[in-house]
Amino acid sequence: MTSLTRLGWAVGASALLACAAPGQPLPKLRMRLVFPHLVIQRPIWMEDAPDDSGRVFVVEQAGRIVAFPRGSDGGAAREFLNITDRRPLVANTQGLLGFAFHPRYRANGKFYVFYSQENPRRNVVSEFHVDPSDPNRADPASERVLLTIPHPFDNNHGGQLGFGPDGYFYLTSGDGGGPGDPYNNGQNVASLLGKVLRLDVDHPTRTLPYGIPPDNPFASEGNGVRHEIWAYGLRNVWRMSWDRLTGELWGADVGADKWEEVDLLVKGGNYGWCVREGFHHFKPGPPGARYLEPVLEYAHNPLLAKESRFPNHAFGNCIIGGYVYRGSRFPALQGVYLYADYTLGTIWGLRYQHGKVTADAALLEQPKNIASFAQDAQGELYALAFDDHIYALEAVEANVTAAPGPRPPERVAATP
Ligand SMILES: [Ca+2]
Repeated sequence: MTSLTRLGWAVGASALLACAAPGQPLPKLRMRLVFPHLVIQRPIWMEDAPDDSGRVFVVEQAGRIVAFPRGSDGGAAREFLNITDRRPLVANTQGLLGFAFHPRYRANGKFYVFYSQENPRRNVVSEFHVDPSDPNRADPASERVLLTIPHPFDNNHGGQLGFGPDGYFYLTSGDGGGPGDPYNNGQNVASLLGKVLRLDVDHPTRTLPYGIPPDNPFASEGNGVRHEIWAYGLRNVWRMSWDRLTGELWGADVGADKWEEVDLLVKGGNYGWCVREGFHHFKPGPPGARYLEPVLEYAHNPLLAKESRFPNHAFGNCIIGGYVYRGSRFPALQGVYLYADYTLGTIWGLRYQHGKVTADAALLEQPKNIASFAQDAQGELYALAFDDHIYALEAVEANVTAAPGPRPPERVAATP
């Protein structure tokens, strides 16, 4: 790209930011390798340190976190935390699955992790501190366990951590696994499984290592109802993210045998699992119960796709939630929610306005398994792939949803 073109992007960005509209074509994407000398395995999270140190942190599923200077080739990565000796990764979907910096990390050095453990099988959510004498090392002795969630099977862990625009700490907890949520955890508000949970990590109580935000939807319920619950009826929200412009919370709920779905997550929302999967019945539930429908679904096979509200969407079998693009380099991506299918590798984008999907298309078809997306401090997006590389996502053209124009005249070869 010439410097002139680059200038063009920058100038165009502010104008298009204001007028990105439904119906605006969705651009094609490409993946460009970044940090070519970074040696990692199974990366599942990447984030810029919120402290102006210019470092980027990458989390490996087996239990390591490494840090290195953004803009470097990654070759100088140093280990920040290593909990591999606790063996969080035994089954394929277990591991060190989530990471979040405290919003005041610069002042308090706190960060949070979500990891799996066996014997007994459980997920642990903990707070750690950075080593006060070395900003490039976590203090492994600083662990403060916030939550231990017993987990019956070895799949559907959830594992997303993050602080919302309200400053509270959110996490996703899968339904506990097994075929079709056998214990009905998704609909059981006395269980922490199959939920989005919200905690106040800054205000422990006399009985809990965290506080319950007073406006959590079940905060004043008795009878064993869990006050931590913020949203429920979810199978396995492996990834969710806040739109940094609107504050909306986008989740992708990994489906069972038929449907993958994108959800807009709201406080108190019941997303249906395991009475509903996508827009469809799954198994009987209580009469009169109301469930929030997904934004979008896609099927596991082409035959099922005919029954879908989105019959033209390609099929797949494991949705990976991404981010709404709010960067400045690619105006054509502005406001587009990106998501992928782990197995297929395809990356899709959608626009959503006034309760409707106004555009949705495959932006890139490629074969690498995408385990997670990442967003940098500037809002640019990345794919973390299980070929053990990290790729910047870049828009390359804008012609996917444009109405077909008049055909150009056929070029006829001149006869000699
Ligand atoms: Ca649902």
